[in-house]
Amino acid sequence: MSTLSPDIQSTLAQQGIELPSWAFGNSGTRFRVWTTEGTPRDPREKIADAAQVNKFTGLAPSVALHIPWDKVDDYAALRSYAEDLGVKLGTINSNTFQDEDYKFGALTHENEAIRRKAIAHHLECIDIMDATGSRDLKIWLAEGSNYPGQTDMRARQDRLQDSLQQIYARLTGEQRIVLEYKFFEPSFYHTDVPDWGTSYVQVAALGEQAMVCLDTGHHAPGTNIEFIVMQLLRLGKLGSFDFNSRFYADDDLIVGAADPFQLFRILYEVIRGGGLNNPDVAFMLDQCHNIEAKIPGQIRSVLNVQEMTARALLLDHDALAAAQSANDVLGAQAVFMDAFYTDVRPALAEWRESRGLPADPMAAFAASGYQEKIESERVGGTQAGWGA
Ligand code: LRH
Ligand code: MN
Ligand code: MN
Repeated sequence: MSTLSPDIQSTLAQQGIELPSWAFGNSGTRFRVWTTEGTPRDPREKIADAAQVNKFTGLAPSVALHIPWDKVDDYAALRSYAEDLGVKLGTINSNTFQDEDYKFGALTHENEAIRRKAIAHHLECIDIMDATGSRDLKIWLAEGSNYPGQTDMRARQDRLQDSLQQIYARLTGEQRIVLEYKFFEPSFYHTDVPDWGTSYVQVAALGEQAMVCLDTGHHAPGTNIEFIVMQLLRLGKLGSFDFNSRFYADDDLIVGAADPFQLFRILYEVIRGGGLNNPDVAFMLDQCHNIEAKIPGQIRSVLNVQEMTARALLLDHDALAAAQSANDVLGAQAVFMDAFYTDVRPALAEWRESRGLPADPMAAFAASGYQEKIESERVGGTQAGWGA
């Protein structure tokens, strides 16, 4: 059994992973949205479920909201409700992908009235951030085109910059914009923010309070994501992660499920670049649990991140550096793989218990009766879900 040094333990104790409110609602694919018993009917119930993840893992101190999915009349009241349950309200996600007006664009739209409406939505999100105490406004844009020649890609970049500048000007204090990229979907020929380079160019032109958001599911298959992590940290522009895993496209599966080794490689570069427990780099999940139970799905996810973080922390940096500078290819690879193959689960279970947390959070949640309770209580009303 590997042991976790006191240094590693204190690093792990500081780790916090933000949960997405939408992971607790119903979700599915474009073919069907599945319903699940006990699904939250409003933002408060989503926050209550998220608080359970934190209660059993000590790893999830905040919840991200999506506007308008989580629209309420009184955000200050929502904030105190969350804080009473031991969690904070985190990133506010804007949403310009479900409004008829935005069929041909939002922040890039040619029509000034529509572009102004999209900018106003983001300003409203910042008003919400003022009330919730949130630092980050996360912008993901479902904009682009389906056919070559359909639109003037260059003019759209200029309009995007102008729109972002207007939004950026409204930020106060510590608030930030994080701009998320994605190379496809819902547009299939071109996307206005397809890659980290475009996101970087757009945010660098805004200023220090604008950063890049890296969603692990938003790259072409085979992309070396850890290289991008390294580069953005090097440039001081990695603002946040949306963690999930994927086999084919933007699958939004449990982080570390499809490719645990990739998660290890990413976390190694995060540590190498000073991004772990660095307030500039927010760790978030962006997942949907279409067929599995949602609260345990989120518990499994944060535990996966913790496990791979622990393995990456175990890597012998001196031995790796020595092998690297000697061009000892196989030696360097052996050091790297030794850390990856170390089973940290028994050590983490022991350490959790020593901190008053359950050794096995999945089993402890299952035994708690919470799931049965919400299934019997949450009847009637509209179940909240992706797009609801
Ligand atoms: C887009 C995305 C973005 C949205 C979320 C629901 O694919 O990753 O972060 O806000 O999904
Ligand atoms: Mn995302
Ligand atoms: Mn996505």
